[in-house]
Amino acid sequence: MRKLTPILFLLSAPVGLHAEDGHQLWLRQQKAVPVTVVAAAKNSAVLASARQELQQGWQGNSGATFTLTLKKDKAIKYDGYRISPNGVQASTEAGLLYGVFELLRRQQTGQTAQAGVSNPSYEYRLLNHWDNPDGSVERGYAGQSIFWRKDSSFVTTNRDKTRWREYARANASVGINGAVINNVNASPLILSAEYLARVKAVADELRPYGVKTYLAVKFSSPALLGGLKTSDPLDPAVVKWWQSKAKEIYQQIPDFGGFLVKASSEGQPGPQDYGRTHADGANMLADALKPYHGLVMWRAFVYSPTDKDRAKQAYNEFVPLDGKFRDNVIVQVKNGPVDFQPREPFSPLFGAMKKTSVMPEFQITQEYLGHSIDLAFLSTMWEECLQSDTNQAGPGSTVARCTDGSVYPQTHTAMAGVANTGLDRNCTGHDFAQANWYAFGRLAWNNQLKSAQIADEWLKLTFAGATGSAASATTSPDWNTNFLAPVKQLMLDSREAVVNYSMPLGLHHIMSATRGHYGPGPWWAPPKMRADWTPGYYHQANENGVGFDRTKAGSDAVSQYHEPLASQLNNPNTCPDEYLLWFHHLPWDFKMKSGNTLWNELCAHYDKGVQQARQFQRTWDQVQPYVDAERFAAVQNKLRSQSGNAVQWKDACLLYFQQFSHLPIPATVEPPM
Ligand code: GCW
Repeated sequence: MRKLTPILFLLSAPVGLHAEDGHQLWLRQQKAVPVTVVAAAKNSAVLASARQELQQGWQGNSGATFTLTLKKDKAIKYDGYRISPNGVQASTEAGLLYGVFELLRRQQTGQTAQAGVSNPSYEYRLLNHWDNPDGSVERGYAGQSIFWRKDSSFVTTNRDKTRWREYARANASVGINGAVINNVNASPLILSAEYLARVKAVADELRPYGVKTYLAVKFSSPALLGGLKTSDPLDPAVVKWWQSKAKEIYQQIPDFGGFLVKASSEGQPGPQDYGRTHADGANMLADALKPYHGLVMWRAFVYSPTDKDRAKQAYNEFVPLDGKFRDNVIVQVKNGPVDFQPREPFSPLFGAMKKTSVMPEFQITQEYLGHSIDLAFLSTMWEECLQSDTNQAGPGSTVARCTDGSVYPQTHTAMAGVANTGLDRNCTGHDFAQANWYAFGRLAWNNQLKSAQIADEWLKLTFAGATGSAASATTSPDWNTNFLAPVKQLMLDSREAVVNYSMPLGLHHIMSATRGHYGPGPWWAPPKMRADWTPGYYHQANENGVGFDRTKAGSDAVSQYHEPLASQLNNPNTCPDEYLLWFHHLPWDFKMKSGNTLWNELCAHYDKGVQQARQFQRTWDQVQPYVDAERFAAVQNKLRSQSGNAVQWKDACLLYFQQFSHLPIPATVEPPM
């Protein structure tokens, strides 16, 4: 990665995504040995990137000749590749670049470079940035936007360009090939000529790394920006407005990716304002983008204040529309039916829409998992969702297979992650939050990867050599035993620890609203605003027990799942403990599978979470000799705050629930492993 000059560094306070030592993400400068790169293709910007990566990162045989071959091959899908120790073959330029990054990763992590083909699970692998044109980032915990800033949206500096390139490079290194660069709560201004000029400037920098630019659009833009009387998707003037807007965009950005739309959701305008359906709205936009091969990603994040159970609405609104969407529409579904909670069952929409392209949306930024203060490696959470069996087409119809084209003949396949990037010096706020960006890309490329492997790779790339022992560190037994093993375990345990100290046993949405969803708040609700915000809506605690009754006798959300899952979830004795209070309202003395009462087990989980957070501190303290001073101290400080947060969660929630349970907090109760 190019070094910034000292002058630039001094001039800039927060400088995210740059090459300053210690903040290079997982792309740390290696001492490269010479390699001769032969490209059997005409030179292009993407190819130039591939060549440059090889030359600055090659760790193979010194003086080797490496060939980049652009050639069709039946075994290669999308931008997949075939690699061997001496070359990469692909049918797209991006494929060549991904093959190069894979080879370099293997060299740097000490894996043997076996020959073989690697195809991506999903055709589109996208980051969604909830970045506002004024530079703020909704649910962003790593500083201001890397794309936008107040009052200067139209001036693109060299520093902007460098940053965007480095962002694109990091994405390409894990196979991410698209970025939606503005918030889904979109400003209509994003489609104005002035803003589109900025979008073009971004697109020009992302392109050499194979990353396409997309925009989130506001459904009422024709009225708000275009001055039309309506934004009704069936109105001919509205249709024409979007067509000419599409033309205007593609004239400037010929490879523009398409639109992401949050409509008729959380107060955002949408087709329902005009008595139309989601399909009417999505199809109108899809038709406007079709001539340019653009995509519409239409979000299914819908719920309404009048719902008795908000978890049911997306399924109710979207399943009847199955088969009614154009083939360049993908319905984008959050992993769970409520909202990115520390643990949710998978959304019942996965697998239920059989004639529609459906894509998972994960949240990389840690809105409900401790912002950039708490360490939570989210790969395990995403792996859990992807491997959940929907049973929709018989056993083995996992969320992964229902979305990647293995089960249903989807026209397009995709996966999106809500980004955690910002101008902070380490790009993601917490040094370990970089691992979540990395993991998202790796899982979007291969949805069967195991979190242990991802953590292993990321730690080797990010921390090996940090104390000066360079690449050999990855093979040193000392480093493996004393750093890699314990820190990997910490990462793999971290998300469950957050679940334990915040919302165990299927509890959800009991976080503080006043502190931006950080810390506990089971008691909180703004008076008389929304039905789903009344105190206790989500946990339903009272003298009789706790939990949301979504059984057949309750809201019947269980019936949105395919048998045999529906029956399994419907019965508290067969419902997995981790989803128990999601689906059931149970008495405080309910007998758990472990033999504990529900109350005691709840207490034990909260306590376990606190103990885990404290153990993370001890683990980290012991690896000090293997980490540079700056990152060591930064992580140490954050782990201290996390422990405090865990204690607050435990104390607040147990005291709160105790007013209903009237039971003592047991001195020692072991939760089951
Ligand atoms: O998770 C919730 C967030 C909102 C977000 C919304 C969404 C962008 O609290 O900040 O808005 O979901 O996903 O649309």
